[in-house]
Amino acid sequence: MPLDRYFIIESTLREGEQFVGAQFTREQKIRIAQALDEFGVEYLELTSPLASPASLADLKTIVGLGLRARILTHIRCHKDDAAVALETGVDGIDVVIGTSSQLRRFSHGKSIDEIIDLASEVLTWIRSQAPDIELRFSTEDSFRSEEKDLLRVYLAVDRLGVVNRLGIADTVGIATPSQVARLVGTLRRLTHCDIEFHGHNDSGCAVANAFMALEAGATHIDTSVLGIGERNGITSLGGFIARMATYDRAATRAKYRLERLRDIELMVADMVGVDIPFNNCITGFSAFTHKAGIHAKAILNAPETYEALDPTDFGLTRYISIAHRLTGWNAVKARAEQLGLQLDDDRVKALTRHIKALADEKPLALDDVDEMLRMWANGHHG
Ligand code: HCA
Ligand code: CU
Repeated sequence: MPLDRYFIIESTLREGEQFVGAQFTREQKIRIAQALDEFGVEYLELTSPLASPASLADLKTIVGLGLRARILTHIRCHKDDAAVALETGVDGIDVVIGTSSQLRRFSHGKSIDEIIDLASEVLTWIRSQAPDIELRFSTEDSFRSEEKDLLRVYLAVDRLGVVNRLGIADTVGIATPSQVARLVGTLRRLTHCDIEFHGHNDSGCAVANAFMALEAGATHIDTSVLGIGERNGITSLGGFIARMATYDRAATRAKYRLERLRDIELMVADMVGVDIPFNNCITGFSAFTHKAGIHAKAILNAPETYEALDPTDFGLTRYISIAHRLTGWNAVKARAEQLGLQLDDDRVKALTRHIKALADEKPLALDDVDEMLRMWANGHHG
């Protein structure tokens, strides 16, 4: 199935601001917005202007930058919030209200009927004030809400004919891919709107769930850089890009400036005081490092044998680790060639046996292997 018509709603400046380490200054928000815009995300979602005076001023500033990405803000289902949001000049408003019994009891205290009435009033009012604005309605905690409640709310909102998009949110990160597919598929069948998926990563499914949502017909996916957000966050931009690039490399390369990803992640990691995890998709330090001799041999012949992604698409390089007991002579030979050393295959094989025996005794570094390669090339050993 071609998945070429989807949009990224990059929420580092909204959900990402809810990460414990995040406290972006205006200047930082501008840098993040510009970098993501250059990367090519279609939307930037920013914190509600009601959150604080700086949130309001910063939102106006970002709107004023004239970026290619459309600027959205995220508000509660309140007319007063909507009025402030409208004044900022944003391209779109994301309205959210909780529908699970937990949120209805412990957060806003409303029944499903009251939610429908309120949503109808607020959404219709926003549309009357701003005929061209992009309007999204989402339920919070969609996957712990009763399906019959959810459908009543979404169908009522769809029938208003005033929203562009319906959002579903896996607020606590418990949805399974098949649950996501089912809910998206149902909304696809029963409503006329675009569909957005917002998924938290508490049980490690945020990227898989986002992909599943697209397969089931969703049009918009929420991400944040490194996945930062409440708790352990949401679908990460890089993880989602890795997912899409392995699925359709050409389309993903055409849509986004992939070589910018690493710098964007480094910038945000620095701003929020974290490191890029070693096993991060694409940019983790070992993401393109090959170790076992059998892998190394195949990688040297044809990298795609053991690489689903091409590091050069992301401005990165692969690395073959050779200073260990799992090494193989093809990799050692390739290193000799890299260093411009002359060793025939028999000597390389003998040296490889020597490296393996040594590595059984103590940890080796690449420098150690290089040193041995030079000595063996000069005939000092073997
Ligand atoms: C939250 C709300 C939200 C909203 C998602 C959305 C969630 O911060 O708790 O509007 O699509 O995860 O439910 O981020
Ligand atoms: Cu969220």
